[in-house]
Amino acid sequence: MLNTNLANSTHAALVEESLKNAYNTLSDFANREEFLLKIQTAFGETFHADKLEGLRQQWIAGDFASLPQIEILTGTQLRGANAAYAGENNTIYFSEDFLSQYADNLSAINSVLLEEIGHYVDWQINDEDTPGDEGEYFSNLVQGFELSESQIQALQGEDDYGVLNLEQDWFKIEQNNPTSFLNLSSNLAISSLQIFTICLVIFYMYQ
Ligand SMILES: [Ca+2]
Ligand SMILES: [Ca+2]
Repeated sequence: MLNTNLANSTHAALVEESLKNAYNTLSDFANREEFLLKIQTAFGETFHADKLEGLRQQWIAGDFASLPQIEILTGTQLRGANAAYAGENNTIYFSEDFLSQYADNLSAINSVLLEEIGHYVDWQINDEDTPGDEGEYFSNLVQGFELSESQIQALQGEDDYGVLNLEQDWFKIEQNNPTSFLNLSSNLAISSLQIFTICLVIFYMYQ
């Protein structure tokens, strides 16, 4: 559920739209045969199976009441992170700077939301944090995005911890920051460059 007290209507609408997409993605994912295999890939194999099954049944039934509440903060409050998840109070925080910047790119917002939901899943089913950025790995898996071996290694080695200070309270968070987010974009940029180079080579071969 989105706490709309803190949000302007444009940002709130973006998060609501993205939430609807996330519900569809999670329901679809929960119904898939490879559900368990993908969960094990992202979160290891020592999780509480009963807790996972509880989540799976909720998602299949279209019941998302237990998902974290969502709040929108300023970029400064989030210290430049795009979004973050705090397990202690089961809350996802979105940066309004990030929402403004990606207002025309809902799929980017969806990916980040699913990443933070991944951190929530880890918090629910595992006693200890899965090493690396399991949230981002989860986000890619549920959306059916293929990752290269080097991208998987980078995610598993990523330290996504931060702290969030809100009205005297300190929360340990797992965050999506612009650097990790932009990594995916820069990979795309490299791919475009590679395609360009290949085209150039083909062009000269047939001269
Ligand atoms: Ca975690
Ligand atoms: Ca982790």
